[in-house]
Amino acid sequence: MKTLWQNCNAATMANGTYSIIEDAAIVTRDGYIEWIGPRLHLPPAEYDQTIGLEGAWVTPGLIDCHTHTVFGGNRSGEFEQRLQGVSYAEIAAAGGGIASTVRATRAASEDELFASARQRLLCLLRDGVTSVEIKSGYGLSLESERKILRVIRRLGQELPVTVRSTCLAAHALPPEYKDRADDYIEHICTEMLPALAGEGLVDAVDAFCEYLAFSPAQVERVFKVAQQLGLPVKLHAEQLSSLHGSSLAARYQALSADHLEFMTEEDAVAMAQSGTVAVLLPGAFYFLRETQLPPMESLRKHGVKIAIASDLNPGTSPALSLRLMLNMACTLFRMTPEEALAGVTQHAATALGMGDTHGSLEPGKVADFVAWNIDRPADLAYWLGADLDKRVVRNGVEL
Ligand code: DI6
Ligand code: FE
Repeated sequence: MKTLWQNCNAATMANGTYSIIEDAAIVTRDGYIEWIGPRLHLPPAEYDQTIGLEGAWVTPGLIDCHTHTVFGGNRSGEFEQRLQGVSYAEIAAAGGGIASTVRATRAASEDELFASARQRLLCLLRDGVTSVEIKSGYGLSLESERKILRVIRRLGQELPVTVRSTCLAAHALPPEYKDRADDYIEHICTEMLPALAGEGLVDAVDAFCEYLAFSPAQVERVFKVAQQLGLPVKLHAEQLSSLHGSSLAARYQALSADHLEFMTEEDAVAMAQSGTVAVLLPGAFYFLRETQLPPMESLRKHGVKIAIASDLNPGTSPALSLRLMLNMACTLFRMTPEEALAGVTQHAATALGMGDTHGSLEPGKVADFVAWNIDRPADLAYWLGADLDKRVVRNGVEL
């Protein structure tokens, strides 16, 4: 099917900049972009259909490159407790926090996890998301991590979205390994990762490198096994303290290092040299009322690609809108609307190893795009919330 899309302006996001084409025309064929440029330069051709976009601004489909969408239960009760002055440490000591989500996730059936995650994912899709990364990490046993990863695969099969799965077994210490972190890491390395990768459930491997989670040495053991299994790695790093996890990630050519509030300039240099994408998560920064800002000037100075994501999870970022993260990235982290939009398109695609096929409107890339009824591209970061009027096209077909 060869389609001509016209009567629009395009922010193509090529090379991570707006790269605007006014009065643009887009030719798609069999799910890919065949041609894009000024309508007046359109080469003569026959089309199966011509579609007018009513003066819309067209961007690449949005990509949420860091989510924990699949989990049981919710933690709004903890939200209320913290507003009454109860600390995270007190909540965790009383069995709350990640541990409570692990219990609820282990108790939920695969169908129950699918149903609740589907509802949350539909919220992201209504906001213009056409690709998403989803992590495991609330099972913390082979059986429960497998259950989550199977749900992640099923979400990509049953909904109009490209889904990448990430195994985050090294998210927290399960109760059966209390005070035995090294033994749990050994279990991940010798049992969980080989089995889950062998079942085709894993596209990348992640870990939580933090003083209250796993050390750089423990993370490196997981990275070595991921490397042996031919799987790319990512890392939750420098969220609450500086352990130089992002430099470790760079040494393993990680696709991304994520959070990064406490990263140093030397971490930024290492990430720039390895091409590791900095994924900033303003929802967690906001929800935790953090004060330590990620070092934007270091990231810009050293040319580190910056992505933005929702970090959708029940504890620190119950965020159901990627577009709201654009505003938070600008308002809280002082990114420009252009940087923020690149952060949920081209740079987000690169953070998922999809930079050659997704993330910008260029010939040869997948024809995932959104036609927004807005006045200018910055409107996507400007308007807080709501469901902006839009038309979503995925693989060249309007949803
Ligand atoms: N960093 C976070 O903010 C979340 N996980 C992580 O590695 C917290 C997840 C939770 O509180 O449920
Ligand atoms: Fe996260």
